[in-house]
Amino acid sequence: MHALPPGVDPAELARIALTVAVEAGRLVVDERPAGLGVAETKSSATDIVTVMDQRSQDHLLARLGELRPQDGFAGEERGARASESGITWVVDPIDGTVNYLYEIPAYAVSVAAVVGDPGVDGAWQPVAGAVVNPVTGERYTAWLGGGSWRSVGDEEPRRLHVTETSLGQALCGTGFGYDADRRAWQAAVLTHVLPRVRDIRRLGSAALDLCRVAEGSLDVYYERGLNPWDVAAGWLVATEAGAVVSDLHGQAPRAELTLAGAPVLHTSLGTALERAIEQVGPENVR
Ligand code: LIP
Repeated sequence: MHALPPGVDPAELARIALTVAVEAGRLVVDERPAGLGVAETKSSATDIVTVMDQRSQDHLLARLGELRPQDGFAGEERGARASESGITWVVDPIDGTVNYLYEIPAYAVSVAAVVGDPGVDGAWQPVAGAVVNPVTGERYTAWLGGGSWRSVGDEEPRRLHVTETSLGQALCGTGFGYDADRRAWQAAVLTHVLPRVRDIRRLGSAALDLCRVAEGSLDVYYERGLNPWDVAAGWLVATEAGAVVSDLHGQAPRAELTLAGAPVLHTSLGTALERAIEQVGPENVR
């Protein structure tokens, strides 16, 4: 557990996270250009960035700089700032970029305030966050010790709680990377998991997957290859709703694996994943 800097109110940070995430969400919906295309690719030809990813992050950087000028900033796209306050904002300006490009309404702006160094696995943790789906109006917020909350439109926020169930009855979320060799390995692991659970859902946004675990519209979720900006806010929304969120060894989530679910189910899926990975063998990392 990393200590909160003196005088920092996580509830206030959550309010700021929600405010700027809603603003950025409106931007990416209202100002989406006709004929939106791929502005550039990153790790592979399918790892895309649109002009709106960058515009959303530019907005978040500017607004968080206004509201919390001493805080650091780290985002998926270009733009970073060192922290002078002990708080760093970790943002995904559009989580589910491929869904955004294809106009599939399953993408979100994810904004989290973290303590520690988000560039080092296990050396940071979220203390407040918000995940906003700007198409459906779903707004998720959480802050350390304050619980997880969901609202849609003007409705009163509802407190979230995870669901315990058996692995065989569990609706399991997962996702796949942008690298072909990784996807082949993920598919091989999935062949061992799929028969063990109720069914699989691949929504395309880790932030929304983690929020769905918090609200019980997914029972459990796992994915390899996620970045801090994909998980930072959803991690806290899930844990404040009673989920365990970890890697495969009970430590903080990291690129090797993010695994989230109610305590008993988290353990059951973790055991099944360990066995699956033993049978499939190590990933072919080039
Ligand atoms: C996405 C993740 C998702 C994963 C996708 C992609 P992005 O993040 O949220 O869980 O399966 O491949 O990485 O790239 O849309 O910000």
